[in-house]
Amino acid sequence: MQIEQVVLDFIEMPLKSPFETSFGVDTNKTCWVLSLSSGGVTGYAETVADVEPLYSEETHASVYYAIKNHILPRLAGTPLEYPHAVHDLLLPIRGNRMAKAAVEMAVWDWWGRATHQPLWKLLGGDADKREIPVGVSIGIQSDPEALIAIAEEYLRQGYRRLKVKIKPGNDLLPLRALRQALGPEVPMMADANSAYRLDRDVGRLRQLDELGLMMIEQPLDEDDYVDHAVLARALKTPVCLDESIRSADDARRAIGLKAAGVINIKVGRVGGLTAAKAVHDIAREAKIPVWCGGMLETGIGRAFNLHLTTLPNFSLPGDTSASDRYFEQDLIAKPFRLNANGTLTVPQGDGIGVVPDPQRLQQVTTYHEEWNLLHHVSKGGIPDVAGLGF
Ligand code: OSB
Ligand code: MG
Repeated sequence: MQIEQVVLDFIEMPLKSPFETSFGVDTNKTCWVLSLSSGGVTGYAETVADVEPLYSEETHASVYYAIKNHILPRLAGTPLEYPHAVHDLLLPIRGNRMAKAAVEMAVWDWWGRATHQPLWKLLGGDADKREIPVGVSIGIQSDPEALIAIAEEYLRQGYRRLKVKIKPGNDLLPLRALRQALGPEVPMMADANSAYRLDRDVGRLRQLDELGLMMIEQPLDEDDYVDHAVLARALKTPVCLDESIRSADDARRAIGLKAAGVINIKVGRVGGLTAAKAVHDIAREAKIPVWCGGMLETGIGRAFNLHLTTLPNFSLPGDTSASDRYFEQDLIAKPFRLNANGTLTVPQGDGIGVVPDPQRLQQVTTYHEEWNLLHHVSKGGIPDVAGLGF
């Protein structure tokens, strides 16, 4: 295949309610939707960077710049023999994993559609995993009562586990109250998004250890396996790494140092599906369970997550909740609904099995740009375009 056209649509969709983490509050979902065409077939993907470099270094602007100036020039005029070829072609580009992931994911989706295979099959997933047990991520709340009410509502809907965002000062009190309200059996975990320091907070984290959490996610700095390994030894609760794992090599190192007892895999964070599968395989070999993280994706990103989760070592419920967790109206025509047994169904059909609803896409798009790779792109970059508004 040779990519003929690439379209980037910048979209803005309101969230049903603000989502607060230890690094900030989101009220809108914003991302690039990428449509990549060849031979009359189009593949889709979305980016997971944000307005500001808080979760990772990447931003909407950096993703745009990397795709336009570094990724597309390498793809223009280059025939691809297999979706893995994109991964190999983009290897020399350092960092910019979210940008690379979006392009690589759209190629995988294109491949599935062009060869009439679902993505899970292309990835080597398990045919029996048609319904994926899922959990839900709950943002930081103003008080424990609000947290309990939201958690009870999600359990009523059927979610299989609760993840609660924490930060120093908003952790012990709400989690204790939640455990007390829900009882000892409800699968619960906490995500700190790097808000703690080993020297300052080990006492506080030891107190969290008494709450029977499934795991604590990314308590310490993203680039620190050493302190995570020390902390993991000090706690009964398994330490799960998110931000720290950016590649299969990262996974190997973190596991080797015993810094991670569980790994959260996000396709965007590790640079694509090829890398996500490699992280999965390394963890599987080391008997470290993995689960699929989320980035408040639209239905497009959710579909990728569900296909990926059919791989065998995704043995814990992830963060891929139903569309109505975040959106009144999704980008796809038929939103993901939670089955009564707390699962989401892997979409059938070619590729990821869903497409953006054309009308909805137009409605939420605030900027549009397209490139014809057969004519306009040459190595060395595409001329800059002003007026992006970043
Ligand atoms: O750390 O997992 C995280 C959202 C944005 C950035 C980072 C994270 C998250 C979530 C939400 O926890 C997961 C989701 O519901 O998509
Ligand atoms: Mg996380």
